[in-house]
Amino acid sequence: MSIAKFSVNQPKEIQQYYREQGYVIICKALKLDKIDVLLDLVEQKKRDRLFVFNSQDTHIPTRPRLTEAGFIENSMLNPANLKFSPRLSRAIESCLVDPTVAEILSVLSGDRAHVMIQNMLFDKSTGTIEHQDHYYLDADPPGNMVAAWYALENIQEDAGCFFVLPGSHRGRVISRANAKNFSDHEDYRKEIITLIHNSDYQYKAFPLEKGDVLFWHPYTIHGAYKNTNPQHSRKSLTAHFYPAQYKPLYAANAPKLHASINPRILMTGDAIAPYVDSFKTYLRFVANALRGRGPEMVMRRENYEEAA
Ligand SMILES: O=C(O)CCC(=O)C(=O)O
Ligand SMILES: [Fe+2]
Repeated sequence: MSIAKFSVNQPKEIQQYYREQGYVIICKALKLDKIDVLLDLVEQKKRDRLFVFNSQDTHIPTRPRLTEAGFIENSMLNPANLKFSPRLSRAIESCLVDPTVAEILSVLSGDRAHVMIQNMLFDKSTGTIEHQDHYYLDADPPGNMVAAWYALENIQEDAGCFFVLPGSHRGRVISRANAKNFSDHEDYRKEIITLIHNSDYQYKAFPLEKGDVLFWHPYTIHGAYKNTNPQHSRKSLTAHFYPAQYKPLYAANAPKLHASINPRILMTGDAIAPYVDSFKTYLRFVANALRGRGPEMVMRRENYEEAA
């Protein structure tokens, strides 16, 4: 199946495709050498005994556990905040807030500046359940967040590709029952599967090339397949942005912000927030180890039998 890709100098085509399909891919948006800097630093961290990160797929602080092929098992939540690993967090930030990414966000939202709410790093696919990001996070007014998926290597078909269900952003949107928590996550997960079964949405997988960036709408159903070839990593970043004129959904007030290395992209929290976050991650890691506490809200599809 062919994959439509656009270049940054096609704003009209990009807007139209995104409006119709709920996603759009920008070809070679990131320069390869800055990706290589990031990947080298990730390789170093795999052997660092003091390295602890927040796992995105299980929502607990964890140390890198490597697969037999040497890939980090868990995805990282907010790796750009890992201030105890300054070179790594800076290399990640440099890719996340790349000027081309900032430009495409503006093409899609019409706003000049954006706030990055969250970011993630994957060494391998964790196999992500089908979902609309809106349930977890969005802009206020909703539907205005834009998410981005960055291919950090040529992604193989059997590596557990990211997928979207094109056009699903124009269908039913499922919100969480309680603004304050995710207590209905299990109902939500099942409702999404039912929604897919009752619609004629198709799955479209993206074996993208290194440097490509895919942008998608907060109502677009997406996820990732499980890896079926342990020799293939799926090195990728994701980030979620909202236009700076808005605030995050469910937030009583606009949050404090600090500048990233790109003035067009702001990050949530004040300038010391990432340091506090890093410190808390270590504390929670130690506390969980002492209490023997496990994951709370699991995004891995292997934990749910009936996920496709
Ligand atoms: O890359 C993945 O496996 C899923 C990423 C995702 O769902 C997101 O960033 O919103
Ligand atoms: Fe998502």
